Amino acid sequence: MDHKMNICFICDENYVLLTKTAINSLVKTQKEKLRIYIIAVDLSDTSVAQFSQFLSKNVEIIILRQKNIYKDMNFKHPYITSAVYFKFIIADLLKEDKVLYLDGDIIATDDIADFYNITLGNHYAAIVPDLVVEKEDIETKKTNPNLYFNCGIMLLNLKKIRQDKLLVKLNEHRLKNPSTKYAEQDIFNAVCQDNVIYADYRWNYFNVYEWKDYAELSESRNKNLIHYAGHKPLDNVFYPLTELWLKYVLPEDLGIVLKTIFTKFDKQVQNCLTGQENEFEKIKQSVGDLQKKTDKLNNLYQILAKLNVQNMLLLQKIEHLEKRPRFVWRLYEFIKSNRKKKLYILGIPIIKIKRNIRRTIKKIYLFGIPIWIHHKKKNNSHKT
Ligand SMILES: [Mn+2]
Repeated sequence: MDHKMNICFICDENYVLLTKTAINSLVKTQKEKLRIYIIAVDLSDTSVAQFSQFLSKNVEIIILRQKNIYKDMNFKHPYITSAVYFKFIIADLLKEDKVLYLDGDIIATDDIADFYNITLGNHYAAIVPDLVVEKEDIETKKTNPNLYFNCGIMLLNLKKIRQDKLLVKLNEHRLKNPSTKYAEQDIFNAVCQDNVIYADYRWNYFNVYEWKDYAELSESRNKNLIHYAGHKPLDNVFYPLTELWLKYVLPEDLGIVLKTIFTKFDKQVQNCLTGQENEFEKIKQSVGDLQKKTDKLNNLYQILAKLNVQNMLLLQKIEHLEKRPRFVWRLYEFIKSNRKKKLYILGIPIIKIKRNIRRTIKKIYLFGIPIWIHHKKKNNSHKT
């Protein structure tokens, strides 16, 4: 009797860090033994080698190296890479009867055995509906938009998929519809929608669900598997549940992760001030509810402070942070197109130079890694 959970990831060079983080979250949260397959699409030796660190008596890692045969597929969606089409051939690559397929942009925060143990019977998969998909973009000829499911997390019945030669049907549909917006997902929906089990949202909880009320979600909003589907934590530190994802980033990756998210934030702020209107709107949106965001960033800071970081420079900065008070919001006002604009910046004040004769206020804010410098000159001509 085999008590292992079979897990499968597809990973190309763009997804190494995300996939490592996802695996780390599984290793940290699951009681069951894990057999993790990684379909490594055009992956370098260096990248492949990084996955061996997870090997233990409870974790098996099996790398299946593949050349990207789907390289030339067309996409309209910016986040989707052609490697997603390897989802079609999982049943051919793995000899298992059942596997839990996971995208790299997920983390497990709690036990997932109840999902894995769903009896699939004659169904192709257990999946979770997608609450945020833009319904007008779905390829709808054979799809019911209200039953549209997400393909980032699928408990797959590989035995049934092989028996019914589902790959042939998927490929036929792909060739007839070569440029669907949601790529492989539109095709899975069109071909399998009437033969899947719809599972609870806790097994594929999008981080952006935090932004809104959804009648479909239970009061408790359990999220055993969090999916950072369209809103990746690396893109914006304010996206929901980023602080949970950061908990599972490996220490070796933390330097680059923090640098990426904080540099992006810094750049957004700078673009605002140099007058790029839409950047301003974007950041205004992402700042949103100030109190909520402040609380969230304080959590984030707690996590950072606790992490054992190897990068000395980073460590010094985090130590420095520990001596500082909590994050504070600063309000900046500036004139753009003859209109007064307000901008909130989150940071920790580390230097405060008192007003000199010319009444120049200089403050330096430390926001994670980058140091944000803001000069503000006050017009004091009316004094004379
Ligand atoms: Mn995904």
